[in-house]
Amino acid sequence: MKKVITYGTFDLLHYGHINLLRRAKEQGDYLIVALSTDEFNWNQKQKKCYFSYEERKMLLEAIRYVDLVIPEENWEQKISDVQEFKVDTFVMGNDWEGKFDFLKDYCQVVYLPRTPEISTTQIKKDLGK
Ligand code: C2G
Repeated sequence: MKKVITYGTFDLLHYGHINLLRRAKEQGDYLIVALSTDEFNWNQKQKKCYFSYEERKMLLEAIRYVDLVIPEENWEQKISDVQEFKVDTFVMGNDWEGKFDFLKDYCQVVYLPRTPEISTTQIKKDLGK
């Protein structure tokens, strides 16, 4: 079984996220999503989520491409995650191009083109938040 992992906040889940998750799953047979916790978002990513971790987790678990959701609690857990879950491929959108190349010592690293016209920030702006 070829295992894939990706990381993110996935707040206000939208079709750009789904495009990413669909293509990530195409890289293997089993997709793990490491979902940023509320604390990690607030303290390390300066992101205030609209939906809580539990709500975001429930949404992701309802997606056919997603096989397992685990918490992302810090920037440093990726190598141990790849080793613990025996991951073959790490996938991220190409806004992170090159940022995780250190993982190439442990697994394949794939950056996929983002869906350009949509973002959680844009949704909030459009809704006047
Ligand atoms: N994404 C995308 N197209 C968009 C928006 C997002 O392909 N229009 C991708 C991002 O590139 C990322 C994933 O969807 O791979 C999740 O996006 P975010 O929730 O914004 O993730 P981010 O805050 O970048 O967190 O340790 C890594 C971080 O947790 C990544």
